[in-house]
Amino acid sequence: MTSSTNLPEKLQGRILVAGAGVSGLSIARMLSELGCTVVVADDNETARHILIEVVDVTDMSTAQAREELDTFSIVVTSPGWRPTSPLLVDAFSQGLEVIGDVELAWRLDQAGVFGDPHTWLAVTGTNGKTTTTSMLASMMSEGGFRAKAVGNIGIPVSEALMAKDRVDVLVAELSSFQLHWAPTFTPDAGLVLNLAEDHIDWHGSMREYALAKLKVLTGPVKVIGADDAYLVELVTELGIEGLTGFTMSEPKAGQLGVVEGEIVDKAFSDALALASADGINPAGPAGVLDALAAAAVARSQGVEPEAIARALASFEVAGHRGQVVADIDGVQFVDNSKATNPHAADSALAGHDSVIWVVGGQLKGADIDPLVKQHSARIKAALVLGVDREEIVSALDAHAPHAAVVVTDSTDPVAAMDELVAAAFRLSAPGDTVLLAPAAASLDMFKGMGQRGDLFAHSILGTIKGHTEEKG
Ligand code: UMA
Repeated sequence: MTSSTNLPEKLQGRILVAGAGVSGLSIARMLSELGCTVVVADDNETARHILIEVVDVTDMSTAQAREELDTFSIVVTSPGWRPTSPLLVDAFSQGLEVIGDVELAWRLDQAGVFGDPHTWLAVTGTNGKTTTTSMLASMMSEGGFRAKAVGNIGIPVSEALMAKDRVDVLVAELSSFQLHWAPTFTPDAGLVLNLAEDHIDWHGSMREYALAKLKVLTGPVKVIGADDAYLVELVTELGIEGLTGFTMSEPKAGQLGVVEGEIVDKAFSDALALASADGINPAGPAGVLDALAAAAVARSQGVEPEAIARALASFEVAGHRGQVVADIDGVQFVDNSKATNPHAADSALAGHDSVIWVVGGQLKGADIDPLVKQHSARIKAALVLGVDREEIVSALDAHAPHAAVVVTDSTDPVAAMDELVAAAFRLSAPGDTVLLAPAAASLDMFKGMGQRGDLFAHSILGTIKGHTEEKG
């Protein structure tokens, strides 16, 4: 049930929505359904036209919107827009408030536009967000709540709020961009999994990126990865209090951790065993950390141990996060296309001894050197693609000179992947793992990390089929 009579004052005027992409569309649709006056601005005319075909709002170029800024009461920006975009710079200088999609949805929810305000559980961090968000949503559902995973995971928050079937708990995976544009957002529980260099080109520095992520630690429950030294140092420096930690070690009071193979809660109970730490999907330390983090937030909302154990027992990891695509002649082919930064590639590489590493794409300002240095001994060969390939080759030359290096200059996604997969078959021997863990974003060549992983798998399976037919 929605009620436009509760609209906050600023949203009763003319609202400028910056961006006609995925977020812009869902923002415009929600505001329009609530009876607001909406104008959508985008540099790309085609994107605008696609949007106005499905939502009945006005559109204009960003140049025109800049001319008319004094007619708007607020700007709602899409997350990808940098604070330095000329339209947003002009809006700031005219004292116009600029907020993002999450802040907008949260303000509307707090105002009672969607009935009783929802419970917001916000999940962020550099890696493991999607898995943790899904685990937490399962735990909440098992615990008897009407919960849904939303946000960067693929379902815009606004869509979940406007849906006919109401959920009560929003488990929101939030990016640093969305949090940057969420100045007063205060979730009921906020979780920062870890912090490593990512999106430095957008935020300007590691510190700014980290500070955006820490915006989830503003509500009554604040959970952090206690094994992440940088994160712990930063929250200490900022004097953030009342934290719950999660750790792979034995937990102290106020933490969840692992004791003799069990996940144990010493934060919301007095040393209560919740579930086995063995057999969690995804396998390995990263999966256990995600489970600990999700369990901490679930416990903060009163979910019982049995419900947490049930959720973990039935949990399946989503696509492109370490699945074995093929296992042939003693060589495993693993798709971890989701490793879009060095930190994620670090845990992907750590699980294998002898790796033919498919790497490259957009490094987004991150330094690849420490990653190559750290894993030098396990890199048997590196198959390099994408716009920042020169930086990666230099790091390999410096830190893994023994590794065979194959570089593709092709920018065609299918041709490039086929070329590298052919090299992988040539170079691999029994015991090796051919690992797609690019340490970089995909958008220079692919529609997204999903397509990158799909093409990797497609090329491998096609090659295997070709070999089988030849033999047959
Ligand atoms: N535009 C301009 N001028 C500008 C900048 C952009 O006109 O200066 C226009 C573009 O022409 C385009 C639109 O704005 O039409 C794009 O807006 P956007 O970049 O915010 O992208 P959306 O399509 O709205 O998608 C966004 C997220 N994109 C980013 O954060 C960059 C999507 O995450 C998200 O799935 C979607 O909202 C729904 O929530 C993508 C992503 O890369 C997949 N996310 C990052 C990540 O996962 O690492 C955080």
